[in-house]
Amino acid sequence: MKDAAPRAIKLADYRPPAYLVEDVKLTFRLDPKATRVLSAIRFRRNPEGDGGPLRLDGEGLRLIRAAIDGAEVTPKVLPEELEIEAPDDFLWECEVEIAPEDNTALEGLYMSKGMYCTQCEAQGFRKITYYPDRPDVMAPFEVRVESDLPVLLSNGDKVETGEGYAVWRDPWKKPAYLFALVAGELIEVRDSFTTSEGRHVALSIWVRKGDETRCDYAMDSLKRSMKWDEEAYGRAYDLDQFSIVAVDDFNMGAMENKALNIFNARYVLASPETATDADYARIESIVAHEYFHNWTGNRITCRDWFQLCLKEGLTVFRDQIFSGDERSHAVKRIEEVHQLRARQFREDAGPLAHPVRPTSYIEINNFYTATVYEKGAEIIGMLRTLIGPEAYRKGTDLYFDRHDGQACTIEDWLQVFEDVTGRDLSQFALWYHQAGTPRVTVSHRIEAGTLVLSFRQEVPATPGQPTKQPMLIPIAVGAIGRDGTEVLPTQIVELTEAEQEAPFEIGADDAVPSVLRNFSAPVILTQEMSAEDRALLLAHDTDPFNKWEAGRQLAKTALLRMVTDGAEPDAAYLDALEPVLTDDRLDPSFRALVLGLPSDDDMAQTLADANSTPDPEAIAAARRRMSEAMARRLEAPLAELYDRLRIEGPYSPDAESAGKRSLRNAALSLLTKIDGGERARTQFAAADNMTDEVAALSALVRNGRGDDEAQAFHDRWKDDRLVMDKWFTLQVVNAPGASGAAVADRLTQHEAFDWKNPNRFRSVIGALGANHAAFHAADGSGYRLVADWLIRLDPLNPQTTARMTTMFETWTRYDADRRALAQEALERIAGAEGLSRDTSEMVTRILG
Ligand code: 0A1
Ligand code: ZN
Repeated sequence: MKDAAPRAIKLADYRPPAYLVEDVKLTFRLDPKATRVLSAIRFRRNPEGDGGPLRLDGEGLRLIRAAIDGAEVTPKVLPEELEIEAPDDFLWECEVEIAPEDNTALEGLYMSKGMYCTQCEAQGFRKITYYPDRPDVMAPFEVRVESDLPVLLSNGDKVETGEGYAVWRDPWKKPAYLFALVAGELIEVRDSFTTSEGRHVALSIWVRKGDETRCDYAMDSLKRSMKWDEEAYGRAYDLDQFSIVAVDDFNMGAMENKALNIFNARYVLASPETATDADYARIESIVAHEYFHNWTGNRITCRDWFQLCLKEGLTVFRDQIFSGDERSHAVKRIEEVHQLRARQFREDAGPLAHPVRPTSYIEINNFYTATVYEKGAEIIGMLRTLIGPEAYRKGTDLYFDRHDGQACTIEDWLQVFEDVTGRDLSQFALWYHQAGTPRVTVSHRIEAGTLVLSFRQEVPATPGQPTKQPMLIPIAVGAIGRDGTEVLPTQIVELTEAEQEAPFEIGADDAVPSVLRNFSAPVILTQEMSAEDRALLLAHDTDPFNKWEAGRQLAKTALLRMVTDGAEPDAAYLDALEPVLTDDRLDPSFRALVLGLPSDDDMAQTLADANSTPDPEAIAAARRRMSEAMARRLEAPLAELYDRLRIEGPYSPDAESAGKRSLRNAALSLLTKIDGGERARTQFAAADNMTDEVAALSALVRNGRGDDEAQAFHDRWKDDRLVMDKWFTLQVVNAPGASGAAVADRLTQHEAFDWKNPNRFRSVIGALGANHAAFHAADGSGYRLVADWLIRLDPLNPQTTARMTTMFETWTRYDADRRALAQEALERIAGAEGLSRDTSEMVTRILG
């Protein structure tokens, strides 16, 4: 429970710290109920600070004693900080007591299944000891862990160990949010890596007994990431040890603590029988993400939390390119944009819209958003498009040279690119400051062999930002002639004005422009185009992203007509799919993506953008009818692909095999609509890998035919927590019609529904958000169920509760009855006794 009228923290109020830290020595005497934390910290007054007393952050600590230069002192202790007059240069010693076993919020030092672990980003360190818990205070740490447990870990390299203790030293200056400690009965999986600088690094993955057979892929991903960062960015690892620890109870995906990354177990553990291809791909990208933070986040960190995108946007961009290099850039880009639209555009269109670099927050944990992460990554991609890959690499080299060991701002980041290119990036910087997804409208004419593109841009008003300036938007364009050949290879147009024209010599009098190739900027593009022209791009565009996008636009137009005018599934769309589906020169995973229809939520947003009220049931019904029509129209090629793409031999998670499985399972999903479930049942019974098993079961459940198989799956996997999360999720996500809320409600009563575990909670309650028709059921049952559970979870785990309130962020799109029901649910959460600062901020913003 936090203060009743929480204070907004503002970027404009930033002041350098009064004191800097020279070094930190910590001793932990671990005990579930009474852990003692002894600190010895050398402080020095910051010449750039404002003077004043020593103020240290601290929450929920029992102060045992404190001393300055060896003399006991009695500081003023407030609920969230401690204050004392201090000299300019001194040794602070302090002892506090904390109770990790009672820490259900999973911030600071807590326990997960008998194991001690920490989560300090953003402000968890203050729950461990008194400290200036802000990222611009950086120091080397030495940590002594005392416990009878066999494995005792902290940041850096191990320097000493003995009976009941271990000492770790991290020589690199770091902010407290990168501190980590782990202690428990863990099994070590070992490997090694030799850096380009000749350093031999011991690599370890630490897991619970029984999980040691599931670490190979994470380890392999780690080694590939280490190599990639050396080649792509010239960044080698800088210590002799690097560890990953898998933890069952974790609020987020993973955490980049220096040399001791802590992961949600679901993003480490994989075996063919228990993990899907999508799990493997996510493990690869999250392992890479956390590793890449070693340079972008750890060696160079953020001055304050408003600069979060400095480390997150850049690190996401790095992990995206890594995954593209390891797999397929075209497929990866389509998946990224799919995610960006589903999460970030949705956020940008609603009450939670905020700039990539916000200027104010109440609870920083609420700003680990799709906007900071994913739009933040898009900005880096646009920058690289604008200045070119060589200048981009020169800029990042300069960034690492100039700022190593510092806590930086977005201005520092942009400055290096201004310095290496001589370009003024002030208009580009608006991407960090203006919220909202820019709308770009394009039309064209062709005059005497010249294609003229006319652009208009507009950034919509967002909370707190009623008017916007035109942005610098890189738009990649090309054109395809009527005969299907490319008449204009990709060029970059730099939009800088509200309205602008761009002429291109194409030497032809008729062509179809292909605009926003590779999704070169995170904008909503409007381009009037006939179905015939779109079909031409779907068949012939050389840009794989726009080829896919043409199909998506055709599908969207057809679905919209079905929802609003009761139209039949568009035969022209179905006809246009066949040549793509059967073109064996195309990557199977690309073809699988082309078969995917826009999501219900995407359709709802499209309708809302057109000032029409989305009807969730009508949208779900239209998608269902369209899928059936696809299955009937494409039955022969789908059945042929399904039979031909079967992979003989043992499972391998590589991109090529995964691509075949994704196309085959996309075919299965459609065929199950018309074959009575026969193929899915056979596949389910015979599957030797989780990808095929889950695909078959999901297809059956979606068509109301999976009861026996769901039971069989449960019986087979009831002792495997990660697989059981899938079992819960797939029943909720695939529940047909509006029945999802009832299904979720029933599952919350299942004995395995351990609601205090964030993964399990999300696997049922969070999954309901992915079933649009169910969450938005007309009787309000979805809203009520989610509100009930969020109210229950909040006192234990505010962070996870607050994140999940975003399920409601689109509530104003819907009809008056639904709005009233959603508002009632939100107000019930807002009125809950002792609501956390985290959840209170979110619900207040969502209610608007
Ligand atoms: N920095 C981590 C993610 C992370 C963020 C916040 C957390 O608690 C509020 C925990 C983890 C990353 O980007 O992977
Ligand atoms: Zn990150």
